[in-house]
This record gives sequence, C-alpha cells and structure tokens, in this order.
Amino acid sequence: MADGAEKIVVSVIMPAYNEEQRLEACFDGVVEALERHGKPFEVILEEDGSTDKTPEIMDRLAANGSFVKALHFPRRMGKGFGIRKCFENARGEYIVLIDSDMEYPPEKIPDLLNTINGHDIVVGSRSTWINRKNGNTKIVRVIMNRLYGLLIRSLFGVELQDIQSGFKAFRRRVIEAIQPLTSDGFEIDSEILIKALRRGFRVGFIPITYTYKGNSKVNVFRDPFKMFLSVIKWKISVHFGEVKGIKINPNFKVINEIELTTNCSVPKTDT
Ligand SMILES: Nc1nc2c(ncn2[C@@H]2O[C@H](COP(=O)(O)OP(=O)(O)OP(=O)(O)O)[C@@H](O)[C@H]2O)c(=O)[nH]1
Ligand SMILES: [Mg+2]
Repeated sequence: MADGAEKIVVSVIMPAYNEEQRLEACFDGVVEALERHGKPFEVILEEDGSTDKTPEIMDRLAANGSFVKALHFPRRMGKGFGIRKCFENARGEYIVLIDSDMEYPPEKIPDLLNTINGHDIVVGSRSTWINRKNGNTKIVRVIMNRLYGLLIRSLFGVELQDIQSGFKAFRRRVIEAIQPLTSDGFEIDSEILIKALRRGFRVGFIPITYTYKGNSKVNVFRDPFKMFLSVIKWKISVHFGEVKGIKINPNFKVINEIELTTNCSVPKTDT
C-alpha cells in the first residue's frame, strides 16, 4: 500500500452492485496480491444503488485503510458508469479492473502487471470456465462470449480474446487517450478495447480460470441487446471517421497482438 507521500503505482478498481456476499473476500485477495507485488497501491471500491450491505462493507474497508477509497451513487447506474467513476479517481500509473464477485482470481494481479511490459493493456482471458455449483463449464456463456468476439472481429477487423473479461490491466496513458468514454453498462469493455486498438495501443492476454459463482447481475435479454446496439452505433461512428470524440487517423493500423501464454515471467522493469 502507499503511505501518504508515496507515489501510487497501481490502482485497483472494483465496481460492485449488491456484492455483500463476496466483496470483502475479493478485496482481501486483491490486497494480498498487491502486497506480494510490492509496489505502492490504492484500491477504489465503487457501488451505485446497491440495496444490500455493500455500501456499509465498502465504508468499513475504506475507514480501515488510507489506501482504500469508497465511491457511492444513490441510483443503479451500471457497471460502465462505475468503471468511469473509478477511472476519474484512480491515481496509479497502472489501473487494474477486477469484478467484485470473486469469479476472477485476484492472485493473478501480479501476472497481469508483469505482462504489461511491451503492452498497453493486458486482458485476463478466460481459458478455463468452471461452474462452482457442478464443476462444469457454463457452455452457453462460452458460446455467447465467442459469438460476441466474432461479431467484433467482423465489424472492426480486430481479433480479441474475451473482450468481456472483468479482469484487465491498463496503462494510465491508454485511459487518458480514449476519453471520453460514454458507456454506462456492460458494453464499456468493448468501448475501451475498440477505442484503444484504433489508437494503436497494444493488447496482450494471459490465460486465467474463471469460476462462475451464480447471482449474475446480467439481464440475459436486455444486456446483450444493449451491447449489440452499442456495437452498431460505434460501427456507424467509425464509418463516419470518428468514434465519439476521437478522430480516427485514416492511416491507422490495428496492432493486434495475441499472446496466449502461461509463461508470464516478463522482467519487472517498469511496474
Ligand atoms: N457499479 C456497478 N457494478 C455493477 C453493476 N452491475 C454489475 N456490476 C458489477 O460488475 C461486475 C460484473 O457483474 P456480473 O453480474 O458478475 O456480470 P458478469 O461477470 O459479466 O457476468 P456473469 O458471468 O453472469 O457473472 C460485478 O462486480 C458486479 O457487482 C452496476 O449496475 N453498477
Ligand atoms: Mg460475474
């Protein structure tokens, strides 16, 4: 963690909606991993409109550690809104996003950060999907995930593994360069990656195991539809030469690096 005067290197952001069951365990895992990583850090917790004990848990965690900040909004605004508010508050050179529901492995945060050398974004790509209840893969989710990847590839010509992963690390300069972000919902992941790729930032991947825990906040009818509409909207704005406020260089080249490797031992020179 960072003491008052130290410059923060890593900001971990944790958007949450009604996560009283798992938020604290996830937070503990995050802090343990960051302490192991050894660079000054902060954790930003965010919730909007939670109706369970999530706000109180966040306030207790923030009161116990000066390196923890809790952000609250009275109405449910969406995960994308939460991520945008966290970005506004994050001070680190590196920003790590992790869902607060313990479906992604916080102990892999050092691997994400060590892999970012040579990249601008690293995605924790779900190579293994486990359903906690019966140990099986959530096959419908895997299929939906792959179909969405194909849609993005055919519309934007970028091949990305696991766009919707809730576990990613970004260099600060990426987030600054792709403003303004406008998504309020789950479509924010695509907005970030499409805009970053079109600006020439480089995306790397590490494989991770995803453990589905149930209690999804995704509305299976509304959310995929909203994501689809957003993708079409971006396609139209790209067609007219602009992605929401970002002028596209007509000579841009998509740098698309697929690096699926279990060897994450890239030397830690600038993290
Ligand atoms: N701030 C905020 N966070 C949200 C909102 N809805 C979901 N989240 C959080 O976003 C993360 C992902 O939500 P999930 O419901 O797990 O969605 P998912 O992981 O894409 O899908 P599943 O595979 O069904 O878990 C979790 O940490 C949620 O608490 C919201 O309206 N506001
Ligand atoms: Mg989830």
